Amino acid sequence: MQDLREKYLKAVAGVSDEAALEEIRLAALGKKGEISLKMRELGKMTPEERQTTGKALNVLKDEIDAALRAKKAALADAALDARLAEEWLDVTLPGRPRRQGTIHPVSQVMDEVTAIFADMGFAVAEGPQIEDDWHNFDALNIAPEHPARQEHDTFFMNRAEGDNRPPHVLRTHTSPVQIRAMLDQGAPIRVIAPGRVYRMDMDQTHTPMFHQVEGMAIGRDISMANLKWVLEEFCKAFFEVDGVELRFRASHFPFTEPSAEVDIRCSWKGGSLKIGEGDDWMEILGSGMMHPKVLEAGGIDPNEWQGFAFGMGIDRLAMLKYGIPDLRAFFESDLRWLKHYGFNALDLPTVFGGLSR
Ligand code: 2NL
Repeated sequence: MQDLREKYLKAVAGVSDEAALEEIRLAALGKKGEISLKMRELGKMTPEERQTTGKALNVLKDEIDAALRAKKAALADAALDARLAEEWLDVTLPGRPRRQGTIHPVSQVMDEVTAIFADMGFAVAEGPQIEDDWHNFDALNIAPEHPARQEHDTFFMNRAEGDNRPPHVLRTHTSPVQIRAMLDQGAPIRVIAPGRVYRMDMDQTHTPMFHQVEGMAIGRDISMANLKWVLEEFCKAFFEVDGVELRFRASHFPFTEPSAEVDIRCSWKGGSLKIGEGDDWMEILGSGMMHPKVLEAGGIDPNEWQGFAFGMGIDRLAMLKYGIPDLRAFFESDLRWLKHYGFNALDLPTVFGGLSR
């Protein structure tokens, strides 16, 4: 009995993994284990022998069992300690930098403009960037001999010999979108048409692709007074000043009659622009009353309906609002310039929009 005790307690003490420990448990206490076999022999003993041996065996069994459990717990502890030592994590390390882009200033301004007009009940209309010459020119009362229709002012699509489809162009304004909206929806209607437009123009202040927002409102008695209010509200919201002053200058567009160019009071003192004060005027958009022929082209009876329309270039507005004096910031996606003016799209990685390195 004493030999058994020493044998198993020593074995348990010397073990260093759970599998070996389980082997010892089976060898001692398993169904065919040494202690279990000895228990079975109790039946052949005299009652006195059975009592003393049985008691001793039970004590031994409990002792080995306790040793096994203690060792098992110790092994688990050691394993955990080893893992903790191995798999530590330095929670004070800085996070991994993530690239975070920002919206392009032109897209941002398009969104702002759209939101302001949406608040005044204008829906957004969209249309194709490749237009037929009817939607881009004829429907807008632009005569066949108008200079804008010259090959060197507008991008015409190539047509194969014998292709009888009407000429197609890269749209030179978003007006054709409004023609389509009129034909689709009829009057009354209130829409804006933001998007890319294309003209063969390329110098310090012009790029062949630029962005426009046009808008129109057609109703039974919509007037220039409504135009004036809408544009004033727009300017207040867009330039974030309460006191804007607009100046309507007589002008001419083929698609509006009468037509007006709109200037906003501003000051350019010290090279920085202030809206709503000062002695300077800055042209910000063109506008007018829908020409009857344009209403007709849009399937709307000019004897029953009238409305205003306006159009503005977005790129220059974005540059004014965000103080970007140079087209290079937009053109060729020149990141050095965008970054210089505080738009760090595709800039060095930033961490969670805050820290940067
Ligand atoms: C400018 C001038 C303007 C319009 C655009 C328009 C559209 C339709 C009918 C009548 Cl469908 N007019 N658009 C009207 C006046 C001016 O744009 O300087 N844009 C940058």
